[in-house]
Amino acid sequence: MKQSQYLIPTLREVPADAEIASHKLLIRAGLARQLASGIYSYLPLGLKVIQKIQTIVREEMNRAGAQEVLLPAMQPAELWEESGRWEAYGPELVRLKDRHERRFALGPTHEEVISCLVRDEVNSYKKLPLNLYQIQTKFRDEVRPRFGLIRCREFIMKDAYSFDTSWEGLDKSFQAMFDAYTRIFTRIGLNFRAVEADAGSIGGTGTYEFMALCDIGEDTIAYATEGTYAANLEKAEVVYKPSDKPTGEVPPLEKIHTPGARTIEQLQQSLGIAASQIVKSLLYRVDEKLVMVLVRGDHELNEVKLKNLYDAVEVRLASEAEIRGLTGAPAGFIGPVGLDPQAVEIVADNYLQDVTDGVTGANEQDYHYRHVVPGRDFAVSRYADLRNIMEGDDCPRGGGKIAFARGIEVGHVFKLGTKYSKPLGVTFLDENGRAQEMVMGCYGIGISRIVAAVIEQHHDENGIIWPVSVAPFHVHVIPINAKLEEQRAVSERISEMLTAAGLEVLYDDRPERAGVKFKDADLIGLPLRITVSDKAQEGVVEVRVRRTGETHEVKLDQLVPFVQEWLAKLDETAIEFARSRQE
Ligand code: 9G3
Repeated sequence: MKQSQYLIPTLREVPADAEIASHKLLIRAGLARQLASGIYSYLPLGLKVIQKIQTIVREEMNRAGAQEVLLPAMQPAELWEESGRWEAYGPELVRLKDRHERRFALGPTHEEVISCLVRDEVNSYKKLPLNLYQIQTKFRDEVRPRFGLIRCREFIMKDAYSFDTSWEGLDKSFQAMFDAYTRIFTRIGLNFRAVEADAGSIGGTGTYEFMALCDIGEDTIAYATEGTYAANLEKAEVVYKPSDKPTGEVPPLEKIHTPGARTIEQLQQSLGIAASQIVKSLLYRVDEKLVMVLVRGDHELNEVKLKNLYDAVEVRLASEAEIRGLTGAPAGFIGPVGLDPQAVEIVADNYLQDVTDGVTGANEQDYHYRHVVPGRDFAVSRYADLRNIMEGDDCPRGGGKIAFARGIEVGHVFKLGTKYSKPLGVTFLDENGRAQEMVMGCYGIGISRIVAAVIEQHHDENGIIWPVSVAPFHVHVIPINAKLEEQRAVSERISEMLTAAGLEVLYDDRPERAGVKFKDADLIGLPLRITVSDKAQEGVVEVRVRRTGETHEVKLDQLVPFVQEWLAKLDETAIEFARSRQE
């Protein structure tokens, strides 16, 4: 491909709204352009990367026995009403009407559509198990699109749905997808980890997110320093081991004046105590119910654990008015002592049991209690694991200590069970002719997001460093001086030779200075650069490895095997790199 005719609008300037490296490089290297907030055009180079990723995904999905389909993006509202999700989702669901005023959604995901298809077309156990997938544009009206291709309103997803006759069958389908995902992300060259995630209202065991590890990731991953345990922050269980510190006689409850001390830090400073001695009291609305949740001052409440404890649809912090209505005090001075157990339930994190001489709000502005003893001074209806895990905590599966990493979610595998097959009536006839609900799984990969994740993990200060498996071209051929006939002729011959050997070549035939072309080459980040200089007259060119910066002088008659060997070696390196971080 001749670069002079190819659309790669590289930029020296960094886009103003780009906060992270991958977003900046995506634009600067001419891979994509934003049309509207969170809506992008893919330019030729960006589309090539996406197609490489799609090919890997298709190969591994087909190998796992899944069949490709393509479902409509435009989906009738009635179908979403059947699953109950037309009402459950708010403005994130993109809604529109046709010319007859019929209501539609632009698909944010396809559980409803696939369920409808399988309900109508598959009726017997003989046709099961079945796994259908597609690669398609999805629409979600995100509150805050950002980070380039990471949080978009229009994005490309591979979504797959499995249908089984039993939970044991689902376990098998799920494992096949888990293994396929592991192969896909390894082949792409991502440093990733499969982490346990919260299944939410879907329930069941074994929901995993595949996280590409990088510091700018939006999710926190808790992983064991020894062993394989890894979980999302919201999911990671905290084991409770009671403190073995002896507790002496605690003086009676005492009200103290704490003017303006609303926060844990302010209380710590004004009273000279440790945060672990403070009882943090948070008032929540859990569906209709008011619940006071207590965690130690040095701990963070985990709202997902609270939601799961009550099997609630919604949890949210109580409003200032609700707080005053119950306690008579403003936020910052509330606490469990003296509250009416009819009006509010009091639950506490397990570790609150270690607070033996604590401080808590007195339900009066500018006052707290000290010498507070849970059980003595107030009743707790339930102790449970309600806090976020912290670095240094014990691994819940016995593998050393917990450490944190950040990640970008690039894949997600779910066991759905009958969550959709029940309301949508997706049934099959079993061997005895009885109708039973199909047991479903769903499996997603963020195709466009992977482009961002790969760039995030594979770049340096000069630009992108593509892993061979997803590089838009393998080799960049650059004559130092394209005006010289000799250099042009050799460059063209090299391009032809490499192309004939099955490699993809970008030939920079532009009449630019060498420095400009080298800068663009580093920015675009093809794995190998071949520089054609005066030495071409002697039959020698220079091969430069983008990842390491090393250069090799190579004779023209050795060039094709040399390039092939290096590409194979680099691909292996990318895969090894991803694997080594998974242990
Ligand atoms: C919606 C909107 C946003 C959504 C959903 C529905 C996320 C929604 C979860 C999934 C689950 C799986 C298939 C591939 C694997 C993941 N955001 N989810 O269901 F209406 Cl507006 O999409 N889907």
